[in-house]
Amino acid sequence: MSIPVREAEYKFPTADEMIKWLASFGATANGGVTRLLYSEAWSEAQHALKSVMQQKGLDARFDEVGNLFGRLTGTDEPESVILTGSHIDTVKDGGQFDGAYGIVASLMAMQRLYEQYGPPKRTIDVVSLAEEEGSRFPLTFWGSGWITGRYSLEEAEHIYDADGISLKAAMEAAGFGLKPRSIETKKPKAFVEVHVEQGIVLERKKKSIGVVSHIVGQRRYTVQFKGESNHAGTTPMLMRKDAMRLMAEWVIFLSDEAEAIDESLVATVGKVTAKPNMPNVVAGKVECSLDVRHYDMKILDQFEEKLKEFKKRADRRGMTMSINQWMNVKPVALDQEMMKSAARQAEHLGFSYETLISGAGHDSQVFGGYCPTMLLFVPSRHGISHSPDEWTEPDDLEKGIQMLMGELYALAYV
Ligand code: HGY
Ligand code: MN
Ligand code: MN
Repeated sequence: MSIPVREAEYKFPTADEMIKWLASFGATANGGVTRLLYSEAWSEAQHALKSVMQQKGLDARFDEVGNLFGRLTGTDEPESVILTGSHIDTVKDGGQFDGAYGIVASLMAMQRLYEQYGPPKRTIDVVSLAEEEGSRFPLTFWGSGWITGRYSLEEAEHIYDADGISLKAAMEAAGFGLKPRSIETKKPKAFVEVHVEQGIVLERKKKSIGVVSHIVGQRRYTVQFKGESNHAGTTPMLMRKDAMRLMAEWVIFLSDEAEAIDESLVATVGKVTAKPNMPNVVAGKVECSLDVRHYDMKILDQFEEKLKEFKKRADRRGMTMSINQWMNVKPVALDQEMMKSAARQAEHLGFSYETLISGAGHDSQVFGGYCPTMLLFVPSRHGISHSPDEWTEPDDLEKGIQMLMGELYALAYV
């Protein structure tokens, strides 16, 4: 598939203009962005970013699965790599900043450092990670998981999107996944990510910068309820095996349990499909998603046990319920020394900051178990994210870039 790279004004004076440009790839009618892994919008964005990297004089290259790297080679220790960036994919009808800001901030921080101090001693790689969200395929962190060795190409054969297209087929159609992992990928010295908070803590506390200490563990499931399709008009309520009703009872049950177990436990049913999905037919089958998060594995385990208890209610009604867990990412504590460095940096720059736990998942939680990792937040207006209404003030975007410059300078120039 040849990608028509759009000519665009690449000399972006401000982050918000570059973010607006990037949001044009996959723009939706209501001001959101949909850029699913290996879709046309995803390919256009990655290839356009590659052109921007080349325009800025970086050595730009894709890896085997479509992670895009822009390299500024170090003069003294070229083998020592500081990796910085975020993910290019989005949720459906998501915001302009989630992921994209981290890529833009890394490019701008690197460019400014080069203009002010010349080439670094150690190599800086800006990375536009292929996929983090799990929006198209039942798999998350495909980009960072590839870099850290969590995934292999073989796994891509058995993972399908809603249209029955395999991750492997989609990857190859986009021109990737055609050769095995190159052995030369060396572990980076550190990974630094800047991201919009996607929560309301910084806004509430009137702080400019978030220094993340932990990222919550995250489990995702596909749950199926099977009953019996039947006529909506002639089937008495007591004779039904209504999968929709059973799912609805389960959502109330799990929400009440989550609230009872711990105030930081979150459980979300965001996606539902019913069969035959007709207004005058009792649903015989319902499939839904479940996303569960907490910073303590024991709480996640406790909640999972509760979920299984509900199955007895299905059995009593002669119905079946199956719970398939397809994602299980552990909570991760980020590098303490790097957190201290970020706090010093914020104080040096005169930025107010808050240390906090991230309720959103990030590539940093994959890198966090692989190399020293730092995750910095800038405020999200009203805490809104995964929505076209996602917004961060240009001043706050700028502060995040200045923080990143300071951290990259300390890691690559000193
Ligand atoms: O779902 C999340 O927490 C992240 O935005 N992928
Ligand atoms: Mn994100
Ligand atoms: Mn997201």
